[in-house]
Amino acid sequence: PAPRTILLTGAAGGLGTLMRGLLPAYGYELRLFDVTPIEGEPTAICADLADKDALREAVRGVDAVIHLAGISLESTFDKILAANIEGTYNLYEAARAEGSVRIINASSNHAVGYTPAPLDGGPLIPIDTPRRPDTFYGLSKCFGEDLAQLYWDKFGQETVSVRIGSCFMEPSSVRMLSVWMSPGDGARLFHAALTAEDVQHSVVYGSSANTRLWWDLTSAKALGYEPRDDSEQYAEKIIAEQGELDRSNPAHVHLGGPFLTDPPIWPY
Ligand code: NAI
Ligand code: 15L
Repeated sequence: PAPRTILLTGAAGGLGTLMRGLLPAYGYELRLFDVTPIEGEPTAICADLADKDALREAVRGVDAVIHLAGISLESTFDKILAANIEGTYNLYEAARAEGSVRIINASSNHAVGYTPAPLDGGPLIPIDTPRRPDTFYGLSKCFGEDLAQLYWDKFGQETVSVRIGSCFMEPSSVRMLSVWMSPGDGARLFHAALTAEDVQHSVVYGSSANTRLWWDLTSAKALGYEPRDDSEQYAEKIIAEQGELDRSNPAHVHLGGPFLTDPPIWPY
């Protein structure tokens, strides 16, 4: 049967807030979880991923999990370790104990951030390109993907790991013209990941059908994802303001962009 009740971790965050707005239209009922309280949502579970009992209770009875909670930028190794590595492990253990529901896991382009961008018409970056994390943050996303593979191989627990590009209302840099995922396409991709059959552990890039796309969306489309948006409508304005990509700047010519040289630090 199609999944209906979904646990949304990280529901207070930027992407969580966008998905709270968009996913109910697909018929999902969302159970919200975040360490940050959410105004106007008295039933949201306000707990840390370190709280194993709260996670067990949160997962109990849902049909699937969309796991967005965690540190979403670079930070100290200790903080990344607690929130993203131990926190994701705690979620997987809770899900395994509660019937192994499918997890849609927010991975990131920063798991492969040091990969050179195909700027001059080179082939799109395949999904099985070697991992090249650009930060401790990206390294934690590599861990999440490997954890998902282990839980599939060992326990038959399904995951779709989505290497999200930049999911915001609009792209705000020349790099984002290549890696942007519109919120609408984000919801379409999560819906496809929730409803596709037999996903085992699938790894997919998450972005819109951008004219300047850097990576291969084949594995995402195999789930039934049909992106509708393209960042190109923003290109002229952004390039007029910021100029073309500078080939001598490492932050312009690798997938991970500014995370290579000047990573945004959490909390900020
Ligand atoms: P965000 O920083 O706005 O939201 C993350 C949420 O997780 C926050 O509400 C925070 O309170 C919560 N959180 C952090 N540590 C927690 C803990 N220990 N226990 C419980 N809750 C905790 O980040 P955003 O942009 O919404 O991203 C969501 C997820 O998607 C993150 O995992 C991020 O790494 C991933 N992602 C997002 C991208 C984007 O473009 N927005 C791109 C690539 C990956
Ligand atoms: C990410 O992984 C971050 O969570 C998000 O805030 C953006 O910085 C995004 O990558 C990006 O690469 O633009």
